[in-house]
Amino acid sequence: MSETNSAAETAAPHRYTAAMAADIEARWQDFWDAEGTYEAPNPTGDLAGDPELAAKPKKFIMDMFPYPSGAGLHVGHPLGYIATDVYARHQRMTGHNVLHTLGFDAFGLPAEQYAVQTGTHPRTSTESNMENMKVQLRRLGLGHDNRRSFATIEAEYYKWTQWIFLQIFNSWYDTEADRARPVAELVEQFESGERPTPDGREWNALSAAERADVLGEYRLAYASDAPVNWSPGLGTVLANEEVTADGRSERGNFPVFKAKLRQWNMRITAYADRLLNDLDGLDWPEAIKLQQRNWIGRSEGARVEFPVDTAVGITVFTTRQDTLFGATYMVLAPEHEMVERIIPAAWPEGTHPVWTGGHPSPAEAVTAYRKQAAAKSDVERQAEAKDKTGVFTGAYATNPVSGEKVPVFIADYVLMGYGTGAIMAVPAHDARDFAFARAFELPMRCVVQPSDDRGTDPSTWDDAFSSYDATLVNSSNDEISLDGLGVVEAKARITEWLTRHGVGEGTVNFRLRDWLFSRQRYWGEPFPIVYDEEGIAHPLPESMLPLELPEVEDYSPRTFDPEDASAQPETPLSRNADWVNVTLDLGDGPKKYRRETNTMPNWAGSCWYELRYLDPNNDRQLVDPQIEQYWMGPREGQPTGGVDLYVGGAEHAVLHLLYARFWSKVLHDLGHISSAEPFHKLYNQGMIQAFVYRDSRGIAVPAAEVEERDGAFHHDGEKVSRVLGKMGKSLKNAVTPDEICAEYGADTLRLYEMAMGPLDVSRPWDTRAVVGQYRLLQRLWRNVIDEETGEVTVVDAEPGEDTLRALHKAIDGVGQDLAGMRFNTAIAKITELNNHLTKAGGPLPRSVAEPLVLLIAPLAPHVAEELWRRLGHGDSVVHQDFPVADPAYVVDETVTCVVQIKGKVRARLEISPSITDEELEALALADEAVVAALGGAGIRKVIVRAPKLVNIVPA
Ligand code: ANZ
Repeated sequence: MSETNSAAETAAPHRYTAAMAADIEARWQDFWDAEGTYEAPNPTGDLAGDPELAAKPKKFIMDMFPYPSGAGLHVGHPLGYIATDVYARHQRMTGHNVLHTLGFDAFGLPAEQYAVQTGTHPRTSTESNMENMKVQLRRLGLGHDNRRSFATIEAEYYKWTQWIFLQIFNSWYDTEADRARPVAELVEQFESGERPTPDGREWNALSAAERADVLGEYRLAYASDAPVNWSPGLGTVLANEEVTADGRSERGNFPVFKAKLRQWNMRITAYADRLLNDLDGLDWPEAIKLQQRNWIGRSEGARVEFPVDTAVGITVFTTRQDTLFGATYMVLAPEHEMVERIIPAAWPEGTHPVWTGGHPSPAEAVTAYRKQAAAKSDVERQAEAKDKTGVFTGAYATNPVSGEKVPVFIADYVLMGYGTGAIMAVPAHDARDFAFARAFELPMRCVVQPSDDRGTDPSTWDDAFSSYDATLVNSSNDEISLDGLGVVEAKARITEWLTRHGVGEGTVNFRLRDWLFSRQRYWGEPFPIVYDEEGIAHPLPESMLPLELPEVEDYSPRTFDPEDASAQPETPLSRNADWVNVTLDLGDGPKKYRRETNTMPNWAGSCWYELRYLDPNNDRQLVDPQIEQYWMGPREGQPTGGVDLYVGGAEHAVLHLLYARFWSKVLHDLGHISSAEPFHKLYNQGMIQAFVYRDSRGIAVPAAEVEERDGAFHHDGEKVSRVLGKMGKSLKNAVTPDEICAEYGADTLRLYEMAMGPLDVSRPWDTRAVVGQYRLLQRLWRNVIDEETGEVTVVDAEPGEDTLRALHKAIDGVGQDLAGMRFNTAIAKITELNNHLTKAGGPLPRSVAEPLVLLIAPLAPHVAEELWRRLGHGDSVVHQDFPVADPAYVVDETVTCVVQIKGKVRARLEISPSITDEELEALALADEAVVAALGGAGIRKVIVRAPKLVNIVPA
């Protein structure tokens, strides 16, 4: 028990205590549920008949929805939920129709792993976790429209996830129109001959399988045999994004191999430019925009073809075509298919022994090197610091501008998946090429004049000279000279030359890859796809949705020896033959089909959930267009529409946000929604951190049992160390909201979390500091209620001038702070006002007590409801108008300052009594009359006596 509940305090029978808070909070939570206080009307429902409501601006406020974990919530989790709740409450009180609710992102690996361990169905454990979290969340007094909540595992929800998959499957990207269109329209183009088939035959002459292959090249969702990240230890493939920098699975930390497997992909690359450009119109933290830009990775450069004697030319992608005269060798990715075609039978006469790696022939060298490269991840291969490895192919190509023969290598620092998988190496000006050239004793040529004093002989340099801000040298042939040009101009000039000679062209390259969309998992959305006997994929008709997850005996994907790259994945769904093999009538009579047995990745359910909140029970349409337009449509300042505020952790900078943006754009292109972006404003809250205490063995000890003595920390008689870290069960420092609610009440917890610091900054939890906010509520209570009798003490008297000033300054400041999400400073201002009132003593005038209650209502809604009711109001505080400050009381009192020049008064300034000397001096010197009186004369001296006098002595 805390000291706050000591006998002395409970002596006053009507004091605000934890017990009273518990009573108040439970009562008002029941009231809100019964009244539907937070239900937001839709434009087709109540809103249509209610002109007053229809005139209100809307606000759609969202949190990144939680995964229902078995561990439940600790106090760090609800930080963002409380913040959006406070914000939403303030928006309601300032005349907005607010939509705020919270669902659950409930498919995912933990439930499946738990099922594998315990034999509990993932649905059972997930649902019980959700029930537990709902109780915890309800205890916090979050004003959610519960009618709109759902979990992604509900068949009524994932029916539409599957439906969206079908829309994407049935679409292609028309690059001319720059939007997605139905595949049916593409088929029309092939049928009419408007668009030729790849081999020029008539569309009708193609077999069904050939047509499916052609269309597969266009579809926005397509199956392919591309190399994927296969983790035998996990038994599943992973998206690039789920693989760590050292080439292991983010979950489970297993090795990941590149394997060719038939998998579903989403052609997100078709949207690369739009995903990039539309970032400009979004109100997102710059850091997140930057991460998305880097992820998409747009590079402007050129493709350049280098002729090879033995075969067709090698095309490289370069962003520095201006340095072409300095390209002294080439590198292909080891897997590049050109390698076989260019290697000669034997090493050319006089080949440098370092180039051959000691292998007797190019073929043997290539085989050995490929094996070595395959064992590394892309990230490992790209690491800047690592020693450069590679081997000569025995072939030479020709530099198209210098005419020089340049050797062609294979090396793992060149990746197959980027650009053309081949580079021209310019060792003098690229760090990786420099390191490689040094290792293999390759020639270097300086073609960009170094701006330092290193000179133009690269053999004497310590590193490459790479700069965009420099001029070209050593770069001319009979037809073209780049010498003396800047990089930008040289790039333009050489690109034009290459294009004219048919050996290259300007091009744009993206780092973004298509999104691998298959998982070998049980606990996910089944694909609405079946295969016929020829193996052609067919979409299920809408009438067959939802395709429900079947029951299986065994939920686990088959896992293998983590190091066994040759293992083949086996999906849990494939074990249920009755479900897999079906006879269906897809419009041409009953036929036998085999279902797709992969499931969708965890990201699918969160790609469109904002839309479901709008129209949660719609079983005819994804979302009613009128409703979507109302809550999410484009409007002034929000050119692409979207949710008005989306709050969540910065760890979702790329994946979730990029995928959701992609789905929005497809749905927008196909005419299903008016918004082209899901989230207009994004805000990242900070983390609540906690102290971790460790004993001498480095083992975490329960934080709650640690005592502080003489500036040191002790546990069980032993000294322990303290560092700031994450909060969680494993670190034995988790504090649950339930504990804090029991000890102080939810309003105190809410205030404490909001008062800890600016919302976007991480902050350490300190249970001992929570009581400060509890005291604030006790003083607030005492200012309105007599602790002995329980009577309301307010009187109908006029407040004094200084109280009016304190009140209106608080109203003004708190209103602005809440609208700007500066909840900590809002609380500071309320505290200041409350202290002022406490100090003033005597009963509060009603005209002060009521706005005081309204000010704190968004932050501490339960106690505000209670006081509002006790002040004699019959309706909820939730929909009251937020107080408006009277400007007459907001401006500071001013004093008059005289400004003298040579002792003569030249100006009078109305200024704040608290102005500093520096501010006052600046103000005086900027005054028009003072400037005029000085007439351009210099100033020798300024004497400032803030706030009354400034004396200027001219030079
Ligand atoms: C010649 C050159 C000279 C280059 C120079 C750079 C500096 P970004 O900006 O990331 O697009 N490159 C191209 N394809 C590659 C691949 N598959 N694997 C590894 N590296 C590849 O990078 C483009 C640059 O990365 C290209 O421009 C190419 O090197 C290299 F002074 O070409 B550059």
